[in-house]
Amino acid sequence: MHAIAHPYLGCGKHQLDLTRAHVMGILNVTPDSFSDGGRYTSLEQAVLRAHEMVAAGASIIDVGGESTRPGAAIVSAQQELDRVAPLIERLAAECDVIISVDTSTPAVIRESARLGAGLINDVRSLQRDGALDAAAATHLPVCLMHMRGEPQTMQDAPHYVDVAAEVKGFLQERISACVAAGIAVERIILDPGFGFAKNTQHNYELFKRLPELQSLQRPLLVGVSRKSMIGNILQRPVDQRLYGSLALAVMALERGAKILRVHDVAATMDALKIYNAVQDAAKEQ
Ligand code: YH5
Repeated sequence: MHAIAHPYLGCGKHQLDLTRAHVMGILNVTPDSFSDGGRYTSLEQAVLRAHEMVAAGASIIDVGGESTRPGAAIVSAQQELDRVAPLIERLAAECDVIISVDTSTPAVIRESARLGAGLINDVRSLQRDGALDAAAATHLPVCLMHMRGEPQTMQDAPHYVDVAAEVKGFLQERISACVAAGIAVERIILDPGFGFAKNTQHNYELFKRLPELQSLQRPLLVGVSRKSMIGNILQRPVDQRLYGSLALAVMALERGAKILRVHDVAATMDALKIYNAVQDAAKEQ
């Protein structure tokens, strides 16, 4: 086995060890993600939830202020910033964890980095006007995710001839755009974008063929937790998709995923530890 060229990914003041897999905990700060709707309580609840996920073993907390659900309202940059900025500031001060910001908005990218975010996670792959330059200026790693169109309409009859090849081609093009904008290739993370402009059949074929994306030679992030691709197979509502999510989490690791974006950090960490025990046992032979 040869040594890995860049085993650590610099994420602001933190480092992410790419020789092993990590769990990214999802922290939504959209109004629909809290029952009370009150600002102070929402912030405190979110901070508590983040501490809980860090204690459970999350290496990254993904803070998102824009709902990408079909039918969700479009938010202004200011609204998005009002939601995520106070939380990023608190987490940067209180938590020893990488803070990821789930945003496509240049102003949010810049301000989040200033407040202590360590990773830019963009479901639109930095395609919004000014997003590439904003991300480049932060010198932070970026996660580029595959999607077609906009969340509001992306599930209207998505079509692919070869889903894995088309996702790979898109990600390759976005890597080139990032590099041209001054983002070092070593700072790029790739994500096939499960559930984004893909039907269940597309999602499973893409998942099965995840190893093909490894030829892009960048760490892979997989987000399948509680998604419809699980609900559609099991015929279960979103609050009963944990076992299905764990099954896919382990299979994603087996197919080379380095970051698992999940709601259920403690359960996924157990699965990851068991996966690692098997991997480490094999190395001793
Ligand atoms: C992702 O995959 N996803 S937001 C529907 C669900 C459950 C979860 C109906 N941001 C991703 O999490 N960023 C989102 O059940 C993401 N990769 C990256 N990098 C959608 C979401 C969800 C949607």
